[in-house]
Amino acid sequence: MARAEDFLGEVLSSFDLLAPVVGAVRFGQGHINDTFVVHTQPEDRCCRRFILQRMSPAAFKRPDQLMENIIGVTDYLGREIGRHGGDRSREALEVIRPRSGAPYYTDSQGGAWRVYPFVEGTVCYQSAETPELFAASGRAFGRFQRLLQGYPAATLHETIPRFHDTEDRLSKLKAAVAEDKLGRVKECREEIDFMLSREADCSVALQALREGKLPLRVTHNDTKLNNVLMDEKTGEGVCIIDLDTVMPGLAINDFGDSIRFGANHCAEDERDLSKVSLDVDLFRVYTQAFLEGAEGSLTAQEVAYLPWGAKLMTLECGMRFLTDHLVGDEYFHISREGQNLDRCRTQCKLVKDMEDRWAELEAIVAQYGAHT
Ligand code: ADP
Ligand code: GN1
Ligand code: MG
Repeated sequence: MARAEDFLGEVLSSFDLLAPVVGAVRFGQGHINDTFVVHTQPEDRCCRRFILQRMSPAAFKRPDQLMENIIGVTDYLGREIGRHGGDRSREALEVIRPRSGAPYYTDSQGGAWRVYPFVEGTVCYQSAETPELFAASGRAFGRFQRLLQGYPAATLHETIPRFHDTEDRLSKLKAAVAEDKLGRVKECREEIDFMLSREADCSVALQALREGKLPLRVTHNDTKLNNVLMDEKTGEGVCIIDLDTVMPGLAINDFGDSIRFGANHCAEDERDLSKVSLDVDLFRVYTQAFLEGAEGSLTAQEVAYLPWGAKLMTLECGMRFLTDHLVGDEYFHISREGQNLDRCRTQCKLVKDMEDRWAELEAIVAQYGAHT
């Protein structure tokens, strides 16, 4: 795929941003899309900013379906937020269409691009700097799920098939190990064995879904802390972003992915594993806040399975990083050799910590679940 930078002129001229564009630079720390912040300069006002993204062709095979989902979900959220007296322009993303009126722009080499207004007055955090901040993200993701409770799930396309199908993720890892196309298996034997020895775990949530113990809901599916924009003054969650994977899914996975990323004090690619550990206090803080935001919309079974959401999202993400390392870093952006293996190792360490402290995690969800 050609460098995104090479298309900026062509792409920007296809959108009417109501004022001359004065700059566009790479922005943020997402692993998937190519994201730029675009500055425009109206004559009579200060500069305005927009987010311009090339959707990842490795991740998203059908940008048309993806954008249909996003437009449907953002319109719905906008109406719900308005009904609850919120500020639609800050609290829900809004798709800005290209001049053609299509939902996104397709460049001369088939790359798919979209534009959103930049949500001003917000901060995007890469780690939970304070427990209050982490709690605010939990309330925001819990609320997001509640607001989408009435969304017609059957109209959503599956933008990444089997996205949180942990059994399938393990099969893909096994296939990558069998092929070993870059000869990297020998350096990751320990991590591979770690995953393989947890094969039975991979079925726990899926089995509960098959048995009707856990319901399918409209979920976000990528609830990292850096996918919620926080108010720069109050520290409250303002806007949930990165809606590419909003699809029918499990509430416990939305909870779990936030824990995976946020309930610790290390970077996802930390190489010094002595710095990597699960912070059970942060787990507690997030559990309380997520359930508060969800306002009683979760069933007792869902609450009981929340620790499984945390463990499975961490295990699965570790497998995905490992698989990508073995096949040559085709999916997750890397900025150095071995980064996906480092990311896998932090996930293994966090899974281990969750296993070691399982009884505490269960006690926490039982405590807060009893009040919902
Ligand atoms: P990726 O799928 O690659 O993670 P995201 O949609 O999460 O892409 O965007 C990457 C980053 O860009 C976010 O983490 C955030 O910092 C920033 N960002 C995205 N959309 C907006 C927005 N509308 N306003 C402000 N910042 C945004
Ligand atoms: C990706 O898009 P981003 O950077 O918010 C990935 C998630 C992973 C995460 C790991 C569409 O999230 O599933 O958990 O990286 N998103 C997609 O950091 O694959
Ligand atoms: Mg993101």
